[in-house]
Amino acid sequence: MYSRAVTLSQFLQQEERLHPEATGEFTSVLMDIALASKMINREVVRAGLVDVLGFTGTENVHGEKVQKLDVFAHQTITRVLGSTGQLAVLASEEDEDVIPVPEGQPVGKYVVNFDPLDGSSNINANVNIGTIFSVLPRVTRRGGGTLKDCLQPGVRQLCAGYVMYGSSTMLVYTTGHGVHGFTFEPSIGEYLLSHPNIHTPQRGRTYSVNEGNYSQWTEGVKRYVDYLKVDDDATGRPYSSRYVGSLVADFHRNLLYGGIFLYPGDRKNRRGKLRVLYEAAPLALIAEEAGGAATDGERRILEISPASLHERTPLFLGSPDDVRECETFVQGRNPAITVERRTH
Ligand code: AHM
Ligand code: MG
Repeated sequence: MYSRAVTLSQFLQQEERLHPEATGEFTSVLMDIALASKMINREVVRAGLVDVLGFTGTENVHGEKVQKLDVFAHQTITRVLGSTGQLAVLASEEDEDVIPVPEGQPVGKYVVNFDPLDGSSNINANVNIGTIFSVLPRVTRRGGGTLKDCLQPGVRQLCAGYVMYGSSTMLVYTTGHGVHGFTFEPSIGEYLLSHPNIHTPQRGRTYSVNEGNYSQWTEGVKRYVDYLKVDDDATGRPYSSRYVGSLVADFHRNLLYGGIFLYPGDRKNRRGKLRVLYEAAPLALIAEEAGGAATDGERRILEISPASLHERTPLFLGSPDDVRECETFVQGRNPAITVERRTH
């Protein structure tokens, strides 16, 4: 027997009724993000056909410049969200500065920080990519929003989520009342509830990291990854290694199946690669809401107050027991655990 199909908008209305303290005002922000993601999805699924369909040079059949998909995604989200009257300011991984609401448009009380197309180096290989978003309340009082509105710690987020474009496209979000996943049904153009109330396993059997950087890592991170490869039935080691190289895809898999994602700082980039505002903070909120954890090795990701828009952070993210155990290695708190290092 089939259960009733619930669309994203029906679900959001239902949630508003269940949580009377929720004002529902940013429901429309979320619906606008969903709309932008459908427009991005339409382009992503045709990415491999650009040549086949006869788009020549730098112009398409409409005489418009063919944009790189990450630029297209950035502009689509900015256009869709910028003129709804709900937002005070936006910030994108693709833009150096904050993005004001266009001149003449009403200014609202929310702020959206977003990574329009994360993992975009994977596009041409038809591998999953994603959009990550974070919704905050503005802190300035009048006029257009400013940098100060964007630079808030993750604990202040009202909503965080991602869209994963892949074999099927999914939108996963939290507003602090559970983590819910919706799968896009292209024939009706709707996101349908497919993964209500996601809980991540307490411990996983998988680690996700770019191990090509091993020689650059700190001793603690090296020891942790070495440790995951040692046989131990009690903790299910050795762990499996799974790394797509698209954060949304690696995070999504580990959220459902359990495991840990690592992008540590290293000798060259002490603060790693991933950004606090567009990647780490929104995924940290989702992880915590699903029962997981997220740390930079010392601090909870959600408590980091970034000093600049594109500030980076080391990131250890996933099942709570794995993240806590990883922290003990990163902080050098378990010298008793010796790990034999493979030399070949
Ligand atoms: P991007 O925002 O430029 O796409 O970079 C972020 C991506 C993440 O999706 C992924 O986790 C990471 O970069 C992979 O980096 P690396 O190729 O160094 O492993
Ligand atoms: Mg990114």
